[in-house]
Amino acid sequence: MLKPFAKPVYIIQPLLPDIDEFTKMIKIIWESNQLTNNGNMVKQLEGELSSFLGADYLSVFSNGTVALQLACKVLRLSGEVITTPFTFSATAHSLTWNNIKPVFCDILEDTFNINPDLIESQITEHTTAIMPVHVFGIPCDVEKIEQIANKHGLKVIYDAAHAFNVKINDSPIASFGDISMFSFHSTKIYHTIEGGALTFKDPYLKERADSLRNFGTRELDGFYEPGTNGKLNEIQAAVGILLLKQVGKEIARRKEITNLYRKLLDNVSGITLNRDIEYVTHNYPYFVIRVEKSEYGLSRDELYEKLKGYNIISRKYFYPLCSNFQCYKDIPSASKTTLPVANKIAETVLALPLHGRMVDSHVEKICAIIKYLGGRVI
Ligand code: T4K
Repeated sequence: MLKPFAKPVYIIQPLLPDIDEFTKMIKIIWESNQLTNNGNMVKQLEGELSSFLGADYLSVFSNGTVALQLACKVLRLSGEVITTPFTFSATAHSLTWNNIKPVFCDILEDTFNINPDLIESQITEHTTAIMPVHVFGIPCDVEKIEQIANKHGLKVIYDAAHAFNVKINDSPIASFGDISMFSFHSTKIYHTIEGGALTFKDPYLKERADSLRNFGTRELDGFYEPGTNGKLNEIQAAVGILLLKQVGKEIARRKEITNLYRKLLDNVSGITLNRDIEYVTHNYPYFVIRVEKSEYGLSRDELYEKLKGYNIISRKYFYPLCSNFQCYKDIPSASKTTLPVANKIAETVLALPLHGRMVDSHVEKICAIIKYLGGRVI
């Protein structure tokens, strides 16, 4: 009989900067007396991040949700925007906060991303954009999405919250679409405690985003439009500068853990694993399995509860599906019959603990417990 972990094993444990290095940065900020409002740390972070992510232009924000809301404003979107239901609530909410109607499009079974072949049938005279999500860091079919957007004169905002440093054939993920949004929440592979960024190809879009995150002002000479307060502060920017030096190592360790999970859970019937895509540089933000009760013996929900009993805190990302939320379930595109794949995936996915501080023995024990619970001899 396997014993539970003595302490909870969470899905994630944040990456932390070296405390001495952080103290040095704090001293610099203290001496400058500049705590927020586009100080030196924020400027340095924006410069370093745009090179790191291969973005032409980049702005940082107080969080990814505000960044996404402002991306819609920057592109002056209205009417309807086609998006995926299989995502975190912030994707659809950012549209609703702009009085834009989210139109849910079903997803692909292998990547969990928006199914490009279904997008065109959702386009109406009110559609202004497509907002796909690179779910779990796996890139969307960017080529097909671009073709559709160009054909219909639509904007594309990628929710790249999970896709920090992902590349497609060596092209940075930030190089696709009109705008990409990256989340720097503490649960992400790279973070600024709370925070986010938008990347742009057009300098005018950055100029508007910078104004909108600062109440709509430019150079303090007037207010051009109603903005908000979406600024990142100097202390969080310092965390971001330091973590940029560590994120490569974090991704490398996550790759090792992912490969260990894959080796140990390979051939467990009823458990489906994602595989790397040959032409993609992956970043390993989550380790997600799919659980098929008829073959594994337990449903996803049963496995989730049993793992809790062993002090393994997994997460049902993304359940419930956005289209089934109380606030969206009555819109026509949210109907379960039009979203069969997304509904099925949301019922069967489970994200297991994955972060750079995990030790191999924890992964080995988690996999042994999963096999044991499914009735495998271990
Ligand atoms: N688009 C997508 C596709 C997203 O996934 C997200 C955010 C956004 C947009 C919006 O970006 P932000 O506005 O957040 O920048 C988390 C995060 O809050 C959220 O950022 C993230 N996606 C989402 C997928 O997950 P929860 O509610 O699952 O997190 P929580 O607090 O339960 O944390 C998970 C585990 O991590 C805990 O069990 C313990 C551990 N943890 C967490 C925190 C915050 C720590 O050990 N230390 C910590 O400080 O939402």
